[in-house]
Amino acid sequence: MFDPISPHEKDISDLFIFVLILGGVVFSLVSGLLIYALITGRRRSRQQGLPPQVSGNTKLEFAWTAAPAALLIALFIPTVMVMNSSDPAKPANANAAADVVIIGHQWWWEYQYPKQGVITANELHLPVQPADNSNGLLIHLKSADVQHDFWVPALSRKIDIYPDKDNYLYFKPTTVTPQGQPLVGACAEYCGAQHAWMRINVIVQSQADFDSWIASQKVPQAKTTATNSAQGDPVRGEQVFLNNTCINCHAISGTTANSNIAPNLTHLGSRATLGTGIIENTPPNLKRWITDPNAIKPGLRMPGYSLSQQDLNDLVAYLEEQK
Ligand code: HEC
Ligand SMILES: [Cu+2]
Repeated sequence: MFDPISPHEKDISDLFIFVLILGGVVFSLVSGLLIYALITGRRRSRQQGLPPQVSGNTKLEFAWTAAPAALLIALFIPTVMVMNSSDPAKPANANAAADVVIIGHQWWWEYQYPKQGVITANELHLPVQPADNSNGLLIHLKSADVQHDFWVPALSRKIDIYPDKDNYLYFKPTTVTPQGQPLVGACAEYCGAQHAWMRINVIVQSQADFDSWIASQKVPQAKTTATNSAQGDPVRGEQVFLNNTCINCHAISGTTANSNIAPNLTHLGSRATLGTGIIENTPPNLKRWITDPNAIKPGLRMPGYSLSQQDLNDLVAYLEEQK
Protein backbone atom coordinates (compact mmCIF):
# COMPACT_ATOMS: atom_id res chain seq x y z
CA MET A 1 0.00 0.00 0.00
CA PHE A 2 3.04 2.29 0.06
CA ASP A 3 3.30 1.80 -3.68
CA PRO A 4 -0.20 2.64 -4.93
CA ILE A 5 -1.02 2.24 -8.62
CA SER A 6 -4.44 3.87 -8.55
CA PRO A 7 -5.63 7.34 -7.50
CA HIS A 8 -8.09 5.67 -5.08
CA GLU A 9 -5.31 3.81 -3.30
CA LYS A 10 -3.02 6.88 -3.46
CA ASP A 11 -5.54 8.79 -1.33
CA ILE A 12 -5.68 5.94 1.19
CA SER A 13 -1.91 5.67 1.26
CA ASP A 14 -1.47 9.44 1.77
CA LEU A 15 -4.01 9.40 4.59
CA PHE A 16 -2.22 6.48 6.20
CA ILE A 17 1.09 8.34 6.11
CA PHE A 18 -0.56 11.49 7.53
CA VAL A 19 -2.06 9.47 10.41
CA LEU A 20 1.26 7.70 10.94
CA ILE A 21 3.12 11.02 11.21
CA LEU A 22 0.50 12.59 13.47
CA GLY A 23 0.47 9.47 15.65
CA GLY A 24 4.27 9.47 15.66
CA VAL A 25 4.38 13.10 16.89
CA VAL A 26 1.87 12.39 19.68
CA PHE A 27 3.68 9.19 20.65
CA SER A 28 7.10 10.91 20.78
CA LEU A 29 5.67 13.82 22.77
CA VAL A 30 3.90 11.63 25.34
CA SER A 31 6.71 9.13 25.76
CA GLY A 32 9.31 11.94 25.82
CA LEU A 33 7.46 13.79 28.59
CA LEU A 34 6.94 10.52 30.47
CA ILE A 35 10.64 9.68 30.40
CA TYR A 36 11.52 13.27 31.39
CA ALA A 37 9.08 13.11 34.33
CA LEU A 38 10.40 9.73 35.44
CA ILE A 39 13.98 10.95 35.56
CA THR A 40 13.53 14.42 37.05
CA GLY A 41 10.63 13.40 39.33
CA ARG A 42 12.66 10.60 40.84
CA ARG A 43 15.57 12.93 41.60
CA ARG A 44 13.24 15.58 43.05
CA SER A 45 11.23 13.12 45.14
CA ARG A 46 14.44 11.87 46.77
CA GLN A 47 15.18 15.40 47.93
CA GLN A 48 11.69 16.84 48.53
CA GLY A 49 9.23 13.93 48.88
CA LEU A 50 5.97 13.97 46.94
CA PRO A 51 5.26 16.96 44.67
CA PRO A 52 2.27 19.23 45.50
CA GLN A 53 -0.98 17.34 44.80
CA VAL A 54 -3.42 19.27 42.57
CA SER A 55 -6.87 18.34 41.38
CA GLY A 56 -9.54 20.26 39.51
CA ASN A 57 -7.12 22.56 37.71
CA THR A 58 -9.46 24.10 35.13
CA LYS A 59 -6.72 25.14 32.70
CA LEU A 60 -5.18 21.66 32.67
CA GLU A 61 -8.55 19.91 32.37
CA PHE A 62 -9.42 22.16 29.46
CA ALA A 63 -6.09 21.59 27.74
CA TRP A 64 -6.21 17.81 27.83
CA THR A 65 -9.80 17.77 26.60
CA ALA A 66 -9.31 20.31 23.82
CA ALA A 67 -6.03 18.94 22.44
CA PRO A 68 -7.29 15.38 21.79
CA ALA A 69 -10.56 16.79 20.41
CA ALA A 70 -8.58 18.95 17.96
CA LEU A 71 -6.49 15.92 16.98
CA LEU A 72 -9.59 13.82 16.38
CA ILE A 73 -11.08 16.53 14.19
CA ALA A 74 -7.79 16.71 12.26
CA LEU A 75 -8.08 12.96 11.64
CA PHE A 76 -11.82 12.84 11.05
CA ILE A 77 -12.06 15.42 8.26
CA PRO A 78 -9.43 13.92 5.91
CA THR A 79 -10.72 10.42 6.71
CA VAL A 80 -14.23 11.28 5.55
CA MET A 81 -12.80 12.98 2.46
CA VAL A 82 -10.73 9.91 1.56
CA MET A 83 -13.65 7.56 2.24
CA ASN A 84 -15.49 9.43 -0.50
CA SER A 85 -12.65 9.88 -2.96
CA SER A 86 -11.36 6.30 -2.71
CA ASP A 87 -14.79 4.76 -3.17
CA PRO A 88 -16.87 6.87 -5.58
CA ALA A 89 -20.66 6.45 -5.65
CA LYS A 90 -21.93 3.63 -7.88
CA PRO A 91 -24.59 4.00 -10.58
CA ALA A 92 -28.10 2.65 -9.89
CA ASN A 93 -27.73 -0.01 -12.58
CA ALA A 94 -24.42 -1.26 -11.15
CA ASN A 95 -25.30 -4.89 -11.86
CA ALA A 96 -25.69 -4.32 -15.58
CA ALA A 97 -22.85 -1.80 -15.83
CA ALA A 98 -20.20 -3.95 -14.11
CA ASP A 99 -17.00 -4.49 -16.12
CA VAL A 100 -15.85 -7.44 -14.03
CA VAL A 101 -17.70 -9.76 -11.65
CA ILE A 102 -15.49 -11.21 -8.92
CA ILE A 103 -16.81 -14.26 -7.11
CA GLY A 104 -14.99 -15.59 -4.03
CA HIS A 105 -15.00 -19.38 -3.58
CA GLN A 106 -13.32 -21.52 -0.93
CA TRP A 107 -10.33 -21.03 -1.85
CA TRP A 108 -10.02 -19.50 -5.27
CA TRP A 109 -11.38 -16.59 -7.29
CA GLU A 110 -13.71 -16.58 -10.26
CA TYR A 111 -13.45 -13.64 -12.67
CA GLN A 112 -16.22 -12.96 -15.14
CA TYR A 113 -16.15 -10.33 -17.89
CA PRO A 114 -19.87 -10.08 -18.69
CA LYS A 115 -19.43 -7.49 -21.46
CA GLN A 116 -17.01 -9.74 -23.35
CA GLY A 117 -18.51 -13.09 -22.35
CA VAL A 118 -15.30 -14.41 -20.78
CA ILE A 119 -15.00 -16.43 -17.56
CA THR A 120 -11.67 -17.28 -15.98
CA ALA A 121 -10.15 -17.97 -12.58
CA ASN A 122 -7.27 -16.95 -10.35
CA GLU A 123 -5.68 -14.36 -12.65
CA LEU A 124 -7.46 -11.04 -12.84
CA HIS A 125 -6.58 -9.18 -16.04
CA LEU A 126 -7.43 -5.48 -16.11
CA PRO A 127 -6.89 -2.89 -18.84
CA VAL A 128 -4.83 0.11 -17.70
CA GLN A 129 -6.98 3.20 -17.04
CA PRO A 130 -6.33 6.74 -18.30
CA ALA A 131 -5.18 9.25 -15.65
CA ASP A 132 -8.27 11.42 -16.04
CA ASN A 133 -11.25 12.13 -13.78
CA SER A 134 -13.15 8.97 -14.64
CA ASN A 135 -13.90 6.44 -11.89
CA GLY A 136 -12.34 3.49 -13.68
CA LEU A 137 -13.65 -0.07 -13.94
CA LEU A 138 -16.82 -0.97 -12.08
CA ILE A 139 -16.40 -4.24 -10.19
CA HIS A 140 -19.24 -6.37 -8.82
CA LEU A 141 -18.20 -8.61 -5.93
CA LYS A 142 -20.04 -11.58 -4.47
CA SER A 143 -19.38 -14.90 -2.76
CA ALA A 144 -20.39 -18.44 -3.69
CA ASP A 145 -20.11 -19.78 -0.16
CA VAL A 146 -18.82 -18.02 2.96
CA GLN A 147 -17.63 -14.50 3.69
CA HIS A 148 -14.39 -13.45 1.99
CA ASP A 149 -12.63 -10.12 1.63
CA PHE A 150 -10.94 -8.90 -1.53
CA TRP A 151 -7.82 -6.87 -0.85
CA VAL A 152 -5.05 -5.87 -3.22
CA PRO A 153 -3.21 -3.22 -1.20
CA ALA A 154 -1.73 -1.37 -4.19
CA LEU A 155 -5.09 -1.15 -5.96
CA SER A 156 -7.99 -0.26 -3.69
CA ARG A 157 -9.61 -0.39 -0.29
CA LYS A 158 -10.52 -3.72 1.28
CA ILE A 159 -14.00 -4.94 0.52
CA ASP A 160 -15.95 -7.70 2.21
CA ILE A 161 -17.70 -10.23 0.00
CA TYR A 162 -20.92 -11.85 1.14
CA PRO A 163 -22.97 -14.77 -0.18
CA ASP A 164 -26.23 -12.87 0.18
CA LYS A 165 -25.28 -9.31 -0.68
CA ASP A 166 -23.82 -7.63 -3.77
CA ASN A 167 -20.95 -5.21 -3.31
CA TYR A 168 -19.49 -2.81 -5.84
CA LEU A 169 -16.16 -1.03 -6.11
CA TYR A 170 -14.22 0.92 -8.69
CA PHE A 171 -10.72 -0.20 -9.72
CA LYS A 172 -8.59 2.36 -11.48
CA PRO A 173 -5.09 0.99 -12.13
CA THR A 174 -3.10 3.62 -14.01
CA THR A 175 0.16 1.66 -14.37
CA VAL A 176 0.82 -1.53 -16.31
CA THR A 177 2.31 -4.34 -14.20
CA PRO A 178 5.68 -5.67 -15.43
CA GLN A 179 5.66 -9.02 -17.25
CA GLY A 180 5.52 -11.89 -14.76
CA GLN A 181 5.04 -9.60 -11.76
CA PRO A 182 1.34 -9.36 -11.02
CA LEU A 183 0.02 -7.20 -8.21
CA VAL A 184 -0.61 -9.47 -5.28
CA GLY A 185 -3.35 -9.51 -2.71
CA ALA A 186 -5.05 -12.03 -0.49
CA CYS A 187 -8.39 -12.88 1.00
CA ALA A 188 -8.55 -10.76 4.15
CA GLU A 189 -11.43 -12.45 5.97
CA TYR A 190 -10.79 -15.85 7.54
CA CYS A 191 -12.76 -18.29 5.38
CA GLY A 192 -11.52 -21.78 6.29
CA ALA A 193 -8.58 -24.14 5.93
CA GLN A 194 -6.88 -22.62 2.87
CA HIS A 195 -7.73 -18.98 3.61
CA ALA A 196 -4.03 -18.11 3.55
CA TRP A 197 -3.76 -19.64 0.07
CA MET A 198 -6.64 -17.71 -1.39
CA ARG A 199 -4.23 -15.39 -3.17
CA ILE A 200 -5.11 -12.71 -5.67
CA ASN A 201 -2.99 -12.04 -8.78
CA VAL A 202 -3.78 -8.92 -10.77
CA ILE A 203 -2.27 -8.34 -14.20
CA VAL A 204 -2.70 -4.78 -15.47
CA GLN A 205 -2.21 -4.59 -19.25
CA SER A 206 -2.22 -1.95 -21.94
CA GLN A 207 -5.60 -1.74 -23.66
CA ALA A 208 -4.15 -3.50 -26.73
CA ASP A 209 -2.68 -6.37 -24.68
CA PHE A 210 -5.91 -6.69 -22.72
CA ASP A 211 -7.94 -6.80 -25.93
CA SER A 212 -5.78 -9.54 -27.37
CA TRP A 213 -5.98 -11.48 -24.08
CA ILE A 214 -9.79 -11.21 -24.22
CA ALA A 215 -9.75 -12.28 -27.87
CA SER A 216 -7.62 -15.33 -27.06
CA GLN A 217 -9.92 -16.26 -24.15
CA LYS A 218 -12.96 -16.05 -26.42
CA VAL A 219 -11.69 -18.52 -28.97
CA PRO A 220 -13.37 -21.64 -27.54
CA GLN A 221 -10.23 -23.75 -27.27
CA ALA A 222 -7.07 -24.51 -29.17
CA LYS A 223 -7.64 -27.32 -31.64
CA THR A 224 -6.22 -30.41 -30.06
CA THR A 225 -3.59 -32.06 -32.20
CA ALA A 226 -2.29 -35.56 -31.57
CA THR A 227 1.40 -35.54 -30.75
CA ASN A 228 3.66 -38.49 -30.01
CA SER A 229 2.29 -40.55 -27.17
CA ALA A 230 5.27 -40.03 -24.85
CA GLN A 231 4.30 -36.36 -24.50
CA GLY A 232 0.62 -37.17 -24.26
CA ASP A 233 -2.15 -37.03 -26.81
CA PRO A 234 -4.46 -34.02 -26.30
CA VAL A 235 -7.26 -35.54 -28.38
CA ARG A 236 -7.39 -38.57 -26.09
CA GLY A 237 -6.82 -36.24 -23.14
CA GLU A 238 -10.06 -34.43 -23.85
CA GLN A 239 -11.89 -37.77 -23.63
CA VAL A 240 -10.12 -38.57 -20.34
CA PHE A 241 -11.32 -35.21 -19.03
CA LEU A 242 -14.89 -35.72 -20.22
CA ASN A 243 -15.08 -39.35 -19.04
CA ASN A 244 -13.97 -38.55 -15.50
CA THR A 245 -15.86 -36.69 -12.79
CA CYS A 246 -13.88 -33.50 -13.57
CA ILE A 247 -16.99 -32.28 -15.42
CA ASN A 248 -19.07 -32.36 -12.22
CA CYS A 249 -17.14 -29.32 -11.05
CA HIS A 250 -15.18 -27.76 -13.92
CA ALA A 251 -16.09 -26.14 -17.23
CA ILE A 252 -14.13 -25.96 -20.48
CA SER A 253 -15.89 -23.93 -23.13
CA GLY A 254 -16.43 -25.71 -26.40
CA THR A 255 -17.02 -29.02 -24.58
CA THR A 256 -20.00 -30.41 -22.67
CA ALA A 257 -18.25 -29.60 -19.37
CA ASN A 258 -20.04 -26.53 -18.03
CA SER A 259 -20.13 -26.75 -14.24
CA ASN A 260 -19.01 -23.60 -12.47
CA ILE A 261 -18.45 -24.74 -8.90
CA ALA A 262 -14.68 -25.03 -9.48
CA PRO A 263 -12.21 -22.90 -11.51
CA ASN A 264 -13.03 -22.63 -15.20
CA LEU A 265 -10.29 -24.57 -16.99
CA THR A 266 -10.74 -23.02 -20.45
CA HIS A 267 -7.28 -21.73 -21.38
CA LEU A 268 -5.74 -23.15 -18.20
CA GLY A 269 -2.48 -23.33 -20.17
CA SER A 270 -2.31 -19.53 -20.25
CA ARG A 271 -2.23 -19.23 -16.45
CA ALA A 272 1.13 -18.93 -14.69
CA THR A 273 0.18 -20.79 -11.51
CA LEU A 274 -2.22 -23.37 -10.09
CA GLY A 275 -4.31 -23.12 -6.93
CA THR A 276 -4.20 -19.26 -6.77
CA GLY A 277 -0.41 -19.32 -6.91
CA ILE A 278 0.61 -22.18 -4.64
CA ILE A 279 2.58 -23.93 -7.44
CA GLU A 280 3.76 -22.99 -10.92
CA ASN A 281 1.67 -24.24 -13.80
CA THR A 282 4.02 -26.80 -15.37
CA PRO A 283 3.16 -30.29 -16.72
CA PRO A 284 4.85 -32.14 -13.79
CA ASN A 285 3.06 -29.89 -11.26
CA LEU A 286 -0.26 -30.36 -13.02
CA LYS A 287 0.22 -34.13 -12.79
CA ARG A 288 0.91 -33.82 -9.06
CA TRP A 289 -2.16 -31.60 -8.71
CA ILE A 290 -4.53 -34.04 -10.44
CA THR A 291 -3.09 -37.05 -8.60
CA ASP A 292 -3.12 -35.61 -5.09
CA PRO A 293 -4.24 -31.98 -4.84
CA ASN A 294 -4.66 -32.39 -1.08
CA ALA A 295 -0.93 -32.83 -0.66
CA ILE A 296 -0.44 -29.42 -2.26
CA LYS A 297 -3.36 -27.50 -0.78
CA PRO A 298 -4.65 -29.51 2.20
CA GLY A 299 -8.40 -29.41 2.71
CA LEU A 300 -9.24 -28.16 -0.77
CA ARG A 301 -12.47 -29.25 -2.39
CA MET A 302 -11.16 -31.47 -5.15
CA PRO A 303 -10.56 -35.23 -4.96
CA GLY A 304 -7.35 -36.86 -6.16
CA TYR A 305 -7.35 -39.20 -9.17
CA SER A 306 -5.30 -42.36 -9.66
CA LEU A 307 -5.26 -42.37 -13.45
CA SER A 308 -3.08 -44.64 -15.58
CA GLN A 309 0.20 -43.04 -16.67
CA GLN A 310 -1.10 -42.79 -20.24
CA ASP A 311 -4.38 -41.16 -19.18
CA LEU A 312 -2.53 -38.69 -16.97
CA ASN A 313 -0.06 -37.75 -19.73
CA ASP A 314 -2.87 -37.27 -22.24
CA LEU A 315 -5.04 -35.27 -19.82
CA VAL A 316 -2.16 -32.94 -18.90
CA ALA A 317 -1.18 -32.52 -22.55
CA TYR A 318 -4.79 -31.53 -23.28
CA LEU A 319 -5.10 -29.06 -20.38
CA GLU A 320 -1.71 -27.42 -21.00
CA GLU A 321 -2.54 -27.01 -24.67
CA GLN A 322 -5.48 -24.75 -23.81
CA LYS A 323 -3.55 -21.49 -24.05
C1 HEC B 1 -15.63 -32.02 -6.53
C2 HEC B 1 -15.28 -31.02 -7.48
C3 HEC B 1 -14.04 -31.21 -8.35
C4 HEC B 1 -13.74 -32.26 -9.18
C5 HEC B 1 -14.55 -33.50 -9.42
C6 HEC B 1 -12.50 -31.91 -9.83
N1 HEC B 1 -12.06 -30.70 -9.37
FE1 HEC B 1 -10.42 -29.70 -10.03
N2 HEC B 1 -10.76 -28.23 -8.65
C7 HEC B 1 -11.83 -28.19 -7.79
C8 HEC B 1 -11.70 -27.05 -6.93
C9 HEC B 1 -12.66 -26.62 -5.83
C10 HEC B 1 -10.51 -26.39 -7.30
C11 HEC B 1 -9.92 -25.12 -6.69
C12 HEC B 1 -9.02 -25.52 -5.54
C13 HEC B 1 -8.40 -24.36 -4.84
O1 HEC B 1 -7.53 -23.70 -5.43
O2 HEC B 1 -8.77 -24.12 -3.68
C14 HEC B 1 -9.95 -27.17 -8.40
C15 HEC B 1 -8.79 -26.82 -9.08
C16 HEC B 1 -8.34 -27.47 -10.21
C17 HEC B 1 -7.23 -27.02 -11.01
C18 HEC B 1 -6.41 -25.76 -10.78
C19 HEC B 1 -7.10 -24.60 -11.45
C20 HEC B 1 -6.46 -23.27 -11.18
O3 HEC B 1 -6.75 -22.32 -11.90
O4 HEC B 1 -5.71 -23.15 -10.23
C21 HEC B 1 -7.09 -27.94 -12.03
C22 HEC B 1 -6.07 -27.89 -13.13
C23 HEC B 1 -8.09 -28.95 -11.83
N3 HEC B 1 -8.84 -28.64 -10.71
C24 HEC B 1 -8.26 -30.05 -12.67
C25 HEC B 1 -9.17 -31.05 -12.44
C26 HEC B 1 -9.25 -32.27 -13.24
C27 HEC B 1 -8.38 -32.56 -14.44
C28 HEC B 1 -10.24 -33.02 -12.69
C29 HEC B 1 -10.68 -34.42 -13.11
C30 HEC B 1 -9.61 -35.40 -13.30
C31 HEC B 1 -10.81 -32.28 -11.56
N4 HEC B 1 -10.11 -31.12 -11.45
C32 HEC B 1 -11.86 -32.71 -10.77
C33 HEC B 1 -12.88 -29.07 -7.74
C34 HEC B 1 -12.97 -30.26 -8.46
CU1 LIG C 1 -11.52 -16.23 1.46
